[in-house]
Amino acid sequence: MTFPLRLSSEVAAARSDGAPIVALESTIITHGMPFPQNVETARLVEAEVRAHGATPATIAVMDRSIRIGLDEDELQALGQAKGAAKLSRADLAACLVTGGTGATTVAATMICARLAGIDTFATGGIGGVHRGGAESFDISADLSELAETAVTVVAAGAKAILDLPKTLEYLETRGVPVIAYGQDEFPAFWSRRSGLAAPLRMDSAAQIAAAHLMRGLLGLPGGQLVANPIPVEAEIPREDITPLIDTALAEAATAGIAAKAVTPFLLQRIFELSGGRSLAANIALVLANARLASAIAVEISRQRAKS
Ligand code: PSU
Ligand code: MN
Repeated sequence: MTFPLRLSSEVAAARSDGAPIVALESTIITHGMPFPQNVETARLVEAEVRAHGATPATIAVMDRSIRIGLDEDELQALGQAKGAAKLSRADLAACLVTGGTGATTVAATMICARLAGIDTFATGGIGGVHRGGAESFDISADLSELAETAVTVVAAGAKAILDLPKTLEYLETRGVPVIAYGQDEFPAFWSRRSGLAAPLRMDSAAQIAAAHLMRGLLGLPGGQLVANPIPVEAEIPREDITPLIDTALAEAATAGIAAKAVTPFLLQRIFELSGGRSLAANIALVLANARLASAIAVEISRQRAKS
């Protein structure tokens, strides 16, 4: 068996120069946003990373290999693929062996980024403990991945469709640093505030990069979650989004939606119920996360070169 990793030429060149690279996930493209906004957003996010001094590496499984960096045609194909699989840690090897197109979740993207030697990853929101998780046991594999794989993940917190206090408890139990960027509160994806204090706070990319490198020095496995609040002008206040979330959750329960289908179902319904406002916010926060992740990746490269 050959190792099933394929770097685009752009990513391979950045790697051999020790230049900063930012990993990007693909489930947000196939299961998180409708076409064509999904492809447009993926393109904008890549441009944002380049504009901030790093090389973007969108990750997916295609043709029996893990692809690190997709070209324009591949991004288009993925954005319109019918029946692309949603790959988490459990699904990665099976998809590579059986063939087919697979989009990587936060968990699977972290694994692939690590294999490619990429330290920093930008996404929208991470998965978490679902509401009713004590009964359903629905806890995203993203959380355990953060405890195991040494990648710094920049997200806008976790969505209020989840049980945020339990999500934070789980991360604390597994020893994952949760760092709010520039504020004391843990952000709630569409909203800057969740009413919950973040366990840690940092105000600069340099400090977050130094903490990433320090964890490596200490031999600690696992990554860091950087929770970057959505830009003020794009925010949907909590009182506006809460009733839509409640409606979507009630519909999911009535329809018996379970397992992998839960997150995509809720995102799609909130998009419809908000008249598209949730999507505009989602795009703005992913772009903001791409900027911060680029700054962190640049700092990690710089600090590593100095040491
Ligand atoms: N959050 C978003 N958009 C997304 C997802 C999360 O704002 O598209 C995707 C990510 O890929 C994440 C996954 O890893 O959903 C979590 O799915 P689950 O809850 O089934 O673990
Ligand atoms: Mn789940």
